[in-house]
Amino acid sequence: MTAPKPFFITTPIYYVNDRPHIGHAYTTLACDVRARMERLRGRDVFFLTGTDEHGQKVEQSARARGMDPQAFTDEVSQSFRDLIPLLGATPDDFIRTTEQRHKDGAAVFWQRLQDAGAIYLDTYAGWYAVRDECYYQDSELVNGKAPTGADVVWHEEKSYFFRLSDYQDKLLSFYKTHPDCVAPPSRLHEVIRFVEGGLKDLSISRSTFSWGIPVPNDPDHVMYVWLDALANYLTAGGYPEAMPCWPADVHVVGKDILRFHAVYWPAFLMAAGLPLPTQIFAHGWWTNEGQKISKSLGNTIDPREIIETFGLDAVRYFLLREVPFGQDGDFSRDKLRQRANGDLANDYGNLCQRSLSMMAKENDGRFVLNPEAWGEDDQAFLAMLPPLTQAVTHAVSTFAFHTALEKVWDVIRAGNRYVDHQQPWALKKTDPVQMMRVLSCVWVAMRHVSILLQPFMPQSTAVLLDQLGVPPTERTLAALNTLPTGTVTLGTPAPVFRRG
Ligand code: ME8
Repeated sequence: MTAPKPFFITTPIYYVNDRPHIGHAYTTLACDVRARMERLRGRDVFFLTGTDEHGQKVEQSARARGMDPQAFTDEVSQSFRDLIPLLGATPDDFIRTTEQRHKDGAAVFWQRLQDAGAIYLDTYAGWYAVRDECYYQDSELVNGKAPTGADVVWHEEKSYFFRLSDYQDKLLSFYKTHPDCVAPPSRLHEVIRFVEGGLKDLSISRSTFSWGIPVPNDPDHVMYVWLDALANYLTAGGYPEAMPCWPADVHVVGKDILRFHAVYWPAFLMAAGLPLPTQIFAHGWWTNEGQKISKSLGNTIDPREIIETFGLDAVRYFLLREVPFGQDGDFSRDKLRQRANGDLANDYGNLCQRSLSMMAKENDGRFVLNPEAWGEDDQAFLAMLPPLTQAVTHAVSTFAFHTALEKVWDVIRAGNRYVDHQQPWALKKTDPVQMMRVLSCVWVAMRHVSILLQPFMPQSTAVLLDQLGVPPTERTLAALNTLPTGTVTLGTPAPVFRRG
């Protein structure tokens, strides 16, 4: 039997014209949670991220800093790489488009498109927005600017074109037969409307600057940065050699770059005769206290600073809990603080700390679970757990992170109500055996939710699971199907979530 294909998930590769900010961190974190959950389910995962280093925008940024583009991209790419451990993210590969493996693979990809008759040479005349690295038609301009607000300049140059217009019907029938290929559904409708509006052939080379991958057999041209960049998903997977992970299960992107991923990319792949990704998921846009995050407004949010202030897991939790993935959201420190104090410290932290500190005092923190002794109230509370596993894994696999966390918090809050009702501190004096019955039920619930929360909050759950005495090898989803037998030895209880 052949092993199932690894689950292949990607972030966009980020432009190196700018330092990483909270928006980049968001996409990477979302992919990380999904990747960790797939691993927890026992699946092999290939989680890819990286940097997009060619193009006019990067060349201009390098020049503005008085630097050679390669030295400039080396420096900024490193700042994206440095962010990964800080975010607790676990990518399996980090690709840079200036790496040889990518340049070679991208050149082969171009050649395949050319061999398939999908490329021709002509002259391009039209508007180009360097900030978006995107061409716009006259009809798309709003008050002389790109619809994104970026400045446009008139361009006339010899250019290679991709026969995008040939793919209108093929794309529309693909969307129809694969209704999950673009998510959320509102984004699919947006893409369909765009394609139904007609597709023009796409200029895919530039000759007015040189910071790019040379077009095979025509060194006067470099590849259009989006063709170069999109090819990273193949070249990181081994292209043109065997690609055991392809097709990608999901490309996670911000809504700003949906068109490139859901229209151009499938068309390129169709032309090259390659399988298409299973899904493109477009998430929403973060604003900062109500304002668009931008360098010119000077209001970018540095993930380092936020993590230092609130702690990594509070930031991970907040970003994925506060706003349904797919919708726009507003970043506010107050809201982050409220979530950290309320959901984490008061609800989850409190449930764990108050019960663990009582348990640790009994019998040197050792106990044996005794399900025979559980009564109706206990069973009713614990009955919430098996459906929770199902609900959380389903929600994460559809990127409904906030729903997954809401469901977990339903159980955490029920756990606190159960403790309030059972009053183990009162039982301590009258009936210590009954007290341990109650606390051991809480232990079962804490173990369950902490295992499920690992993808979201890897640091805190690792500490809590140590305190709960759950061995690292027994922190998988499969382990949730059975209760531990034998003696459980608790670690030393200590508060895990700080209040700010
Ligand atoms: O577009 N809110 O790179 P990029 C949410 N190189 N997400 C945000 C965000 C915000 N305010 N700001 C940025 C590129 N992002 C290309 C991609 S892929 C083949 C090439 C995230 O550095 C979001 O994922 O401009 C968005 O799509 C991405 O960063 C854009 O990163």
